[in-house]
Amino acid sequence: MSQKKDDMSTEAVGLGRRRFLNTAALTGLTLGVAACNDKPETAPAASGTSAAAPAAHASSATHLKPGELDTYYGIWSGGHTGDMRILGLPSGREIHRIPCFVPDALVGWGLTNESKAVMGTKPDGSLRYTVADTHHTHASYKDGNYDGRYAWINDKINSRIARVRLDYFVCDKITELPNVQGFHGIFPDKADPVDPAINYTTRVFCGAEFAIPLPNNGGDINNPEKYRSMFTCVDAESMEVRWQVLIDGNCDLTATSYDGKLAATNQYNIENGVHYEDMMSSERDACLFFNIARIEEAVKAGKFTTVGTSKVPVVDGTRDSNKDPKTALTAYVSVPKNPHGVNASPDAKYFICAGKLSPTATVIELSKVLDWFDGKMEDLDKAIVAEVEIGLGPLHTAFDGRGNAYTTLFLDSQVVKWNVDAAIKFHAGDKTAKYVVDRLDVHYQPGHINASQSETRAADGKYLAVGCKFSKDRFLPVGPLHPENEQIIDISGDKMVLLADHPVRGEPHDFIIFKRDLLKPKQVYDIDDFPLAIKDPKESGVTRNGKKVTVKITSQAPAFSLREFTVKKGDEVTLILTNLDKIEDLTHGFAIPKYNVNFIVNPLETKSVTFIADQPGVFWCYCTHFCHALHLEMRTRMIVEA
Ligand code: RUQ
Ligand code: CUA
Ligand code: CA
Repeated sequence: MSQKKDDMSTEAVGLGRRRFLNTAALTGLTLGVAACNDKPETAPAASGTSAAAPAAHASSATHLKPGELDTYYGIWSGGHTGDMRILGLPSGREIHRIPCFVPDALVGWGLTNESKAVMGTKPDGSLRYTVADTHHTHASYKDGNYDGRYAWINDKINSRIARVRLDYFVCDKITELPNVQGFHGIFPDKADPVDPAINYTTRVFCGAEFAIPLPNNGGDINNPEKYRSMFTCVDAESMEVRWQVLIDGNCDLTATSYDGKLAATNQYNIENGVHYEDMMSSERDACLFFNIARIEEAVKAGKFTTVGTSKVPVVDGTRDSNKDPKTALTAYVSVPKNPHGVNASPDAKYFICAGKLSPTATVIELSKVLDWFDGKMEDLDKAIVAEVEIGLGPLHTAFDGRGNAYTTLFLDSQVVKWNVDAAIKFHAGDKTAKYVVDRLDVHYQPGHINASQSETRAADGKYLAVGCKFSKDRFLPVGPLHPENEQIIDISGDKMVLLADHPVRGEPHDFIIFKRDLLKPKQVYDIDDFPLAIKDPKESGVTRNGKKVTVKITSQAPAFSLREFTVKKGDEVTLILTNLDKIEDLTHGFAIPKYNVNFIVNPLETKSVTFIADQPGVFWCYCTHFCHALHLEMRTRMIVEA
């Protein structure tokens, strides 16, 4: 799909040949995907329109010398591996994976009692879910920048939101949203809409993509016109669901304003279609805005209903009920058909919706949306200050803090750099305004994009990462399953410069990149964080209460506090292990053969497992995590008497 494009100015105005996909949308998408099976494009990095050779400083930036540390953290969603990943940037090295929604063998996530309590269990104690699909991750704010407290991530399959503590890099809470399916877009607020003293995150907004019968308990199955989708607010601290908004159409991605007053979701299915051809029947869809202060007033005033067995207040955000701007809770700004992505510019002025099926980006001015709510502007669509052609299949947008936006073009396999002010001038009638600044080929079919600090007021325009959905020929072949290709681009100059390819295991979606000094990670736990902590090895031992047996053990390299312990066949054993080593990087493991037990304990961490001792015999419990020259000798004997 890539072709030589020399003249940017012609490009800016001359997309005529490939005008609106509109009716050809489906064909366009099909072509785009088919292109992934085309013969490999031959010239790799230099085939982009930014053909300039990487600047020396730039190309070396991704190759850190041994011992050198990265300058940025990246938080990546893992996709249907259900995890969150931590990368160092600009090197692109993966440093850590944080299990959230699905079990993880390394740390024993989903096996220990503590992780099961976070993940949620059925009455029989087994995990409620073992699959997940994480798409979007965003972190908590203060003063318009990250404050290093939390990150949140969604699970689209089971409509769950997980919170990760950014001091220990662990998932500490998971909440399942009621009344929705296909929870996709997620974004924390950046301030309170009313109280200026609360200039930090206290809410997280969650958009549901699929419409379902409400309540979804077997009724209205054959009445798709009754299916509805909701927008949900979760409390950032308690992780309880605060309220939901019943809407027309669906939610895709989510964005929030810096003043806390507005949240929005792009909608590709205002048609409420059940089949995809129905979802494309309308020429324009919407970017749906939520007036947070008014929604919370309505909840306070008792103007809500509830659905089924859920007690969560549901307010009415449908079109018909929100026609009067002065009382409206919601506002549906129209955007070209089937948009994707909605991103807040770091100057706090605009939300930008990418066109997906339309080759355009739509720039919506937030102060004008507020004017509409205040009754000062009659035509809501006047909030659209630009709608300009940028290329085929626009999906997501990042920013450099210098007025430029960077949008992924899925079908063109490109990133387009465009100037927001110039686009606004062009839209206002100045046809000499050259808003397209640069284009760069990426490899291949990019989805998400983000720049360093892009989602904050401190966007610094240094690095751009692009999540390419297809890697085709970019890595050594490893059978049918290809990795994805995360590409790093230098955006510090006028031209984008491709710096590096990184294979990633499927299937990262969204990510954020921010300066490393915004986080203050702790590398040793506080022993008091754990109610079951065994603070003195002398407390170790076996206590019995009928058939329930508690085994307390501590670890200090290279030994466990008990050389052996004895239980009886049929006992319900709860084994508690505290790692009393307080040295950084001194982690131990604890495995019990034939009992399907293995987990790790980090410095001063306590974990527990519960199992039935159903097989008599001798079982050598051993340390699985290399900790000491005598690591192999670090064992204890579990004796199960017949
Ligand atoms: S969506 S490729 Cu799940 Cu993030 Cu846009
Ligand atoms: Cu303890 Cu290896
Ligand atoms: Ca549509």
